[in-house]
Amino acid sequence: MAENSPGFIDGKIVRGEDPLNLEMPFSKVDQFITPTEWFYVRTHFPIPKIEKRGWRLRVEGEVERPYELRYDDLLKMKSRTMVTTLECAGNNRNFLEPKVKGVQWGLGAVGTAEWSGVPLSILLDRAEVKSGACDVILEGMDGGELQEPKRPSGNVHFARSIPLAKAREDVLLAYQMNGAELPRQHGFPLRAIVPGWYAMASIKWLRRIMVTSKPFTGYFQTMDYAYWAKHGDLAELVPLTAMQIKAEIARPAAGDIVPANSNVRVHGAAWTSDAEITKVELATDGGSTWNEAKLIGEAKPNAWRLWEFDWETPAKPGKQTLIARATDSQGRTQPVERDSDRGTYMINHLLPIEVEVR
Ligand SMILES: Nc1nc2c(c(=O)[nH]1)N[C@H]1C(S)=C(S)[C@@H](COP(=O)(O)O)O[C@H]1N2
Ligand SMILES: [Mo]
Repeated sequence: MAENSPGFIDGKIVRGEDPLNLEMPFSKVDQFITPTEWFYVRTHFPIPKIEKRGWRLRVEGEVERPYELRYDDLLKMKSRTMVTTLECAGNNRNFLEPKVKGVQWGLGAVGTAEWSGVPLSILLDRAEVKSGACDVILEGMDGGELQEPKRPSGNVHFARSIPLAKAREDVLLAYQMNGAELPRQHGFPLRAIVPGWYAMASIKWLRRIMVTSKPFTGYFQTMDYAYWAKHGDLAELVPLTAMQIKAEIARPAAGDIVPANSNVRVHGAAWTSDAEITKVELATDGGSTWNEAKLIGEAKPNAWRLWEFDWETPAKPGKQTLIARATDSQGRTQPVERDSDRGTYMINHLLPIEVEVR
């Protein structure tokens, strides 16, 4: 499909208009930082209209000194910049057989940006967190009525929690993306960036930070964005957290035609959580033989790593199946088969991409 056709908005694939869900065509990926205009957009409710002047961020709950911040207050605080990859927990859902409900993401509900803002730890310290606190709820300004049968009645805001230790470790409250003011669809004026976690935790349009003394069991970490962890016959609902290791092929893309008997550059990106990508392998024969790809560009914690492979295409024309597989410094790699307890999320099993040699 051409990028100016009706299925596209600003060069991104439309996966939903109300609420707005836009996917980056993954075949665009050939640089470490994803330009803001290509970055995927995931929303659950209408995008709130927020003005800097009237906006406040409330910090409360199990703290000695609850307070409110204005936008200007944030700009005066110590800032930090970091590069982080965000991936939607439902990325690759389009590849599941049989089909499951949810936004039908292909390869591109993922992107890497440079985020600047104030470490959450600074805001928490200022509030003086009480001993006994264990969880930090981040709440967005966006909300509405839910449709699913097990919904709570009335309005629900998009909210999720992070354990206090993680909240203090590396969570950033970002007001800039790629060196410019955070765009509206990405959470203006302020969003969280939770490195290494699926992006549902990176709450946009922040309005409240609430410290609690017991783990939060809100809608978006129990009824939604959770999976079944099995302990023998006992199944326990666990909120999604860390991104699972994955490699994706940017080019050639599924259905592409490549010349026979020539050198074709196969390239893409690979990522994991709290570890380094140490190896990306590529099979060009459907998975019988694996060749090591070259890791290129920068290696930064909780950011994807680009890779490439020089493929000597067969002399004989026909269909070829490409599969990429990543391994990280903790020895983790991707499963061959889909684990059905993961429901509609955490899709990181090996994905075959079929191309035609001609
Ligand atoms: N307030 C709020 N924050 C949110 C969401 C949302 O709908 N509302 N969606 C989450 C999900 S599921 C994802 S994948 C990321 C997407 O961030 P992006 O749109 O900047 O790519 O935002 C997260 N933060
Ligand atoms: Mo998501």
